[in-house]
Amino acid sequence: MANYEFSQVSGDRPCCRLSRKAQICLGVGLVLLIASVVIAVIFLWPRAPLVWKGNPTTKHFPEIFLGRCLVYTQILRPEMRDQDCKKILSTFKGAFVSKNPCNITREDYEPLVQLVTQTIPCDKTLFWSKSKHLAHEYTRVQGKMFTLEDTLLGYIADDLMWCGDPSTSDMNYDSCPHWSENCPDNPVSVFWKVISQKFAEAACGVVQVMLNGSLSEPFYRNSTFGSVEVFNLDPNKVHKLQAWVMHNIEADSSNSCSGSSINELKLIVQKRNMTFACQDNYRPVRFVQCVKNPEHASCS
Ligand code: DN4
Repeated sequence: MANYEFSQVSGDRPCCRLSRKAQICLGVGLVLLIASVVIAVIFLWPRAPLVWKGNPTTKHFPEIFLGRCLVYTQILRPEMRDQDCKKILSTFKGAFVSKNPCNITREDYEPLVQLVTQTIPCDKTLFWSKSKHLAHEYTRVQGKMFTLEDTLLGYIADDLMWCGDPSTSDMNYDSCPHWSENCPDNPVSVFWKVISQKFAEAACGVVQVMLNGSLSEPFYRNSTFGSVEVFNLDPNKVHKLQAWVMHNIEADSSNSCSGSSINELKLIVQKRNMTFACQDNYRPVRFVQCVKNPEHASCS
């Protein structure tokens, strides 16, 4: 008797049928492959930097930074010639690059302030508020006093703008947050707060502050001087704060030292166990103003 066996039609042979287990493995593998492609696209796709209302990072920032650092350490203060400007730049950038510019912390700048140390002699610290230009003209001529911008970090950063962006390790040359843009913890504000605090903590002896007597409030509590520097003077090292209240030479001169704004400063200083003294139109600074107004009655 013939022995008929049913044969399988081609394409439906047992050798090619995937087991249930293999099908599951293949499916899971496919899902994982698609997921990793999606994740790679999300993370590696170039993203546009965040947009802000303030000026962008100063053009040629790294070159200006390095140039100023070299001028300061090699020419102006050769006693600091061993400072490594390239390392200072990379440490500075490490504080804010690749980060959201509204989330910068004081700790971010800690490596920088640990790297750059500078000793200011006692009696030679000059703070200022709303009188930057005159204070700098004065220390330049006087030669021995230091504003913050006469120290290495202040000198390098003076009038520069900078910020980073989470999408890139470069600086943001399109826009940066303005310090009043509901973003107080931006790289520039935090930097000035940190180095203003260190500058004040290090001051010793008699310290000076130049204030603007042509304003109704020469002492302003919310300024960096009024909120950071004055509260970080160390009463164990600073025995006196001397205020020079300078009036615009063209304006009528009033006696600001006896006004309520300066009195507020006096009370803060005395409460912190330091002596306070105040002088309207300190003569040596008035002489600097007189260079541009030699005919003024107060200059003869
Ligand atoms: P100020 O004359 O009111 O301000 C001085 C400069 O700092 C101006 O260009 C301000 O910008 C700017 N500034 C003030 N507050 C901030 C902030 N939170 N974030 C970013 N920039 C700000 O005087 P002050 O009393 O506020 O600051 C002067 C004192 O602090 C000095 O004794 C310095 O040692 C130190 N400091 C220096 C600088 C700097 O050289 C900056 C901050 C602090 P704007 O109001 O013109 O827009 O630039």
